[in-house]
Amino acid sequence: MDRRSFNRRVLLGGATVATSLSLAPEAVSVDAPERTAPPGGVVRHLKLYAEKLPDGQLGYGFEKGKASIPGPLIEVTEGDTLHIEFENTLDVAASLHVHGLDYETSSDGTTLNRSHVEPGGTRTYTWRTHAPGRRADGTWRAGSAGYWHYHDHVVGTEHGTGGIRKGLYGPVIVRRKGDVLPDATHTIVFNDMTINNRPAHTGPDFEATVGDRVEFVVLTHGEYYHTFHMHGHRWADNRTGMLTGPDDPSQVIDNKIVGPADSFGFQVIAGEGVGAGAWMYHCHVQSHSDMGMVGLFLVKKPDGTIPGYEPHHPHGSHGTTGKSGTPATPGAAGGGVTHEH
Ligand SMILES: [Cu+2]
Repeated sequence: MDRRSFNRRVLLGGATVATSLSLAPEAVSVDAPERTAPPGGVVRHLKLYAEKLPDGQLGYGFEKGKASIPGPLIEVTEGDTLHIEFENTLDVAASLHVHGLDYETSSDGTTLNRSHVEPGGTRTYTWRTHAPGRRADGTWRAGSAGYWHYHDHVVGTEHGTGGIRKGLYGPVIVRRKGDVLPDATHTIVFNDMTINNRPAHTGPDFEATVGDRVEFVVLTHGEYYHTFHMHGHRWADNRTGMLTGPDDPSQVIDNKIVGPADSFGFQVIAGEGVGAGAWMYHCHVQSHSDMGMVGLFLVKKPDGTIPGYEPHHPHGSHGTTGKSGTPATPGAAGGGVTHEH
């Protein structure tokens, strides 16, 4: 039932893990059937808080006292509708503004449209999504599916510059019915010269076991351009980050240039073809990586070890996190909002 344990069994079934990995295409072909996104059309209600964190930064959270940077993953399927009751516990006005989804100006999250929330106030934002389809005039309309994000648009300036700088942002994934679901989802946000607003050289690090299907959502905020690079793993530069078949013309990359408010995502099979290890991901603008825009994708062998890796971060307390933020639904695939049909 659990794909991860199945994957491990497949890999352990070979003479060695390395041997199995060298036969990656065959190993993949005998893999368990993928779990896929359910049909859309579900209406969900969420509660979201904006809070001040103990260190003075700001975060979104699904529960009071549980805010995180980045905010929790919000995950839906095309056709779903979300009603998000947003409570602003800050002492300044704040909001919730989303990219990529359908919303009316009353859910824009801007002072321009009077859709912000005063301190201590509450407002329900409605986000809708739609599947692709043909318009009446025959042209094709894109669906909502993609890697998107939400952020404040009010704190500091009418563009939310202060809120974003302090951590009021988070990931949104809109899946298409049938999309392959990952074993875990992690969010990486290049925000000015930080990753996820953390101190330089402190990750975040993400753990997986060889064979896990791991999804990364990569967002950018702030003033600079960056180039996201991951060692040992590649992805397709398209909507899902995965090739749809042998004829998919998408470019396969391991480095992508991003600028403020960009978002993309992809899935990798941890250690596929390369094995377990401590794999760096970092901004590849050289001065940025030198200044600490780097973290680790820690891919463990099935026995839990990581060849050649000794934790050496000077800030030992940052540890390794399994999730980018506070999981929306503990144990749920993707650590986010899941469907309950
Ligand atoms: Cu950079």
